[in-house]
Amino acid sequence: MKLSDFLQHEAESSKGPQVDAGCWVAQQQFQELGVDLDEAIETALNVPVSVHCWQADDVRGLERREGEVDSGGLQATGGYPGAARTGDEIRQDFEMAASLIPGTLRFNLHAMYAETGTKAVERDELEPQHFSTWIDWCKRHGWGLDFNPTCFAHPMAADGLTLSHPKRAVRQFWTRHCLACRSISRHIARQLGECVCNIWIPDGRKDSTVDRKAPRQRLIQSLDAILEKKMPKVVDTVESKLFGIGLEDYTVGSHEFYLLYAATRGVGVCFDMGHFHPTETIADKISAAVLFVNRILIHASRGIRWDSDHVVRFTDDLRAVCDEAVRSGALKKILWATDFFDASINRVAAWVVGVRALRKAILYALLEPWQLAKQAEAANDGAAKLALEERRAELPFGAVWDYACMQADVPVGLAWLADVRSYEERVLASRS
Ligand code: RNT
Ligand code: ZN
Repeated sequence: MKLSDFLQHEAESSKGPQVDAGCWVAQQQFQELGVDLDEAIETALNVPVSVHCWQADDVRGLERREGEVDSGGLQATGGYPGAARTGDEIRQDFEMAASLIPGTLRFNLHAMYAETGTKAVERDELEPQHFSTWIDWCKRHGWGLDFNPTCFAHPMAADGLTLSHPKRAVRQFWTRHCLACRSISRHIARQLGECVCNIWIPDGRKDSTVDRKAPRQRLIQSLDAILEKKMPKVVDTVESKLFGIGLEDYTVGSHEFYLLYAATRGVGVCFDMGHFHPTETIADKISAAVLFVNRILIHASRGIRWDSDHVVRFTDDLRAVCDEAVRSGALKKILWATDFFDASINRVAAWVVGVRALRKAILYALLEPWQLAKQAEAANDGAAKLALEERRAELPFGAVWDYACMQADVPVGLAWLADVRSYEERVLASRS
């Protein structure tokens, strides 16, 4: 069969009766293992997933600045045509993607996406009004909105240091920026309900760092000043990283630093799946952190050999993270967000693949015959536990996922690809 014929068929076939029948069979099998399928689907679709805006434009932002600035340890690679160039184009692209993704969505904005008209506004002078178009748009669509200070891609971050900079004036500039971002988050929270304000900074050094403590002390001071004032409905989180491009040797805001900071200051912690050693996964960190911190923000990402921010897929790694989130019984404490940027493929499709994969993995986790497996474990019956987990892998999950997509009124199977393709022809192709 030719790919084009197959995709055409996917786009045109009505899968309704087939999906219903498949799901009915699946339901019997899940029920035998004590899993309530309807409940799992409902819960999975209601879990909010905050979708990052920066996939649309390769983390460029909307600020007008003279000359190129260093990106600050991040790099989007690829030159696929059609990147969004304005706030309107990002919004248009996301509306398209959102129509193809099942379940509750939020939007996740960076400060560098301020819309300040013809006037350039410095980052430490940003105000809620510079985000009013975004806020109104989210309100119209029923999406929550999350926010991030942008402490990179700026002349004041040119040497790879921001909140931990040895120069007071630089630290103060970024402190003011983060404070402005918290005020904007408070404004968003008043308009749209709880707003996550996640701080990530690139700060680090390229090679053989000898003074690792002083920058960390300065970072504590800056963060304390930023987070001093409690803001109801603003969920503050801090995001660690292992290294950045050009900052390979040392990162001030390491995992241990932020985990301890969050636990002692009562703020949330962010685990980005790409921010650890290549063989280290975040799955096992969840049940530990959940006992000590208020909220855990998960940045779903996919590193290949390094923190490469590939589009999220339904991998073992992602499934393990979602399994642990569900098993921890703390879904309310866990906040889901995506964080990847691939400039080498259709960017709307990148969103759709990545966010659908995350939702799929959340649903898959909710369908685990966990009660039975837990009993087996408690009885020290390792064989039964293994057998149960193997059985889980044999169940017709695809049928349940199709049914969930149908329930959520989004395309089943690969039908969404045709929609993205026609959007590409109609809209993206004319962008240069
Ligand atoms: C960078 C962090 C951070 C950024 C965005 C742009 O390594 O993951 O989340 O990707 O804030
Ligand atoms: Zn991240």
